[in-house]
Amino acid sequence: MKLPKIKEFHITPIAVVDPPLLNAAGLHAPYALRTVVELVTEDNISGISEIPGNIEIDKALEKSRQFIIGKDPFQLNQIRDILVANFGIDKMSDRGDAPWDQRTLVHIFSAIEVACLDIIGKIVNRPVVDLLGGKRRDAVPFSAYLFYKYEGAGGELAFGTDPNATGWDAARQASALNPTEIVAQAKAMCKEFGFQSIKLKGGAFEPRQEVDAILALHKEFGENTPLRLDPNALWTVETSIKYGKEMEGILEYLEDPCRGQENMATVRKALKTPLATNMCTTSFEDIPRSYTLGSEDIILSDHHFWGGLQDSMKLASICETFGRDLSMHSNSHLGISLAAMVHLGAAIPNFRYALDTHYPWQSDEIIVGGRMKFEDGAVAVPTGAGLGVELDRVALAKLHENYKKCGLTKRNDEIEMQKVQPDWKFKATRW
Ligand code: GKR
Ligand code: MG
Repeated sequence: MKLPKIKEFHITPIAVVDPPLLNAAGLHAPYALRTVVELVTEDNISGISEIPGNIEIDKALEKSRQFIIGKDPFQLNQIRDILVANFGIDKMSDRGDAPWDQRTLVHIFSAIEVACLDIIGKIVNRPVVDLLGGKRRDAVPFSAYLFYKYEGAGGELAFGTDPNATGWDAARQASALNPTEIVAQAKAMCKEFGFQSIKLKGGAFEPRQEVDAILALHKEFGENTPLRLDPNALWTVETSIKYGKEMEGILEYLEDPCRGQENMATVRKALKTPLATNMCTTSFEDIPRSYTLGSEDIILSDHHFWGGLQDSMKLASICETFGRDLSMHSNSHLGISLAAMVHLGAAIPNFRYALDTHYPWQSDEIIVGGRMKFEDGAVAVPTGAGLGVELDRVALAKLHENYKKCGLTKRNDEIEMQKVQPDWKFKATRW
């Protein structure tokens, strides 16, 4: 039998239109960066994946090419061992203080692993979810993900808007700088996508206004719509306890109110509300301390920085063992990432909380057939072989041109914010 061998490894950085969203680190640039990886076997079977764009990670991906060409995509253990032998492993401190994860190797492994699983799925003619043990649900529920934002569509329009836009397309461009505008955003997003739970990205304004926005959402949507608030670790322990108590009975979980496992554990002991994280327990090395301290109830996994889909399944088992729930974190992304998230979301056993997605904020797409559909807030698990999505090469080339034109090479929300408020500085703890 002829074994499959990887003969090509393509790395394409792209820039995706992104509106001026506010968060703890500042402001989103007019384009969000992603990198698309495509591996092709000697038999011309193509496997794809998408990770956050960052020129340093792209350079490391380039370096990894020499170790991947000629490998059998089924030999994922061997591929991982070779990458670790040549690059080592990320230091925990490499994650950084920003809301998003800045490690390199976890992203590289994830990019290669997902593309290999896509190839394997195509070879055995089964969807990726079957390679993760099979599906436990046919559709995967997502949560609305609200952002404070300036008026603006992003991309070439930047802070300008398209006067012909209607529905969610128009609402996505509107400003949301106070609780009333946040409620309007929530109504438009839930109407379009059918989401049944709502997350508000906090850390943009002082806690009083963000808590008021949660109270306003609760008033508008009622008891049956679970709410979450994520200040991205900007609050002190005292602030987290004070406002956490005020929101008790209203939030289904409070996400990363403060920084570090120890502080999170102190807050957790003072509140009845569960805590979730994508910032303090972000790798397998963090798990023992998370368990000893009791720093969170829910780990928001993200296959892009938990080392891929198989490692995310390993995380699901660890969470089951140690009494943690598992849900999913996201950054600005397109359909290849969404498809991978849906395959994983369909496979995990401990699914209690709808997953995060930034997808409604993006209007571009690089998969054949265009934007993926949500029904009642959920995405149906793709049934085709592999990830079940194919690259639209024309759309990919267009977004690669955007990348070359836009001049951005890595995410820096502080610089974007300083274009609006010159004295603005990121602070790891603000309130
Ligand atoms: O896109 O601004 C953003 C978010 O703040 C993102 O970078 C975070 O990583 O969504 C994320 C989170 O839940 O912390
Ligand atoms: Mg978060």
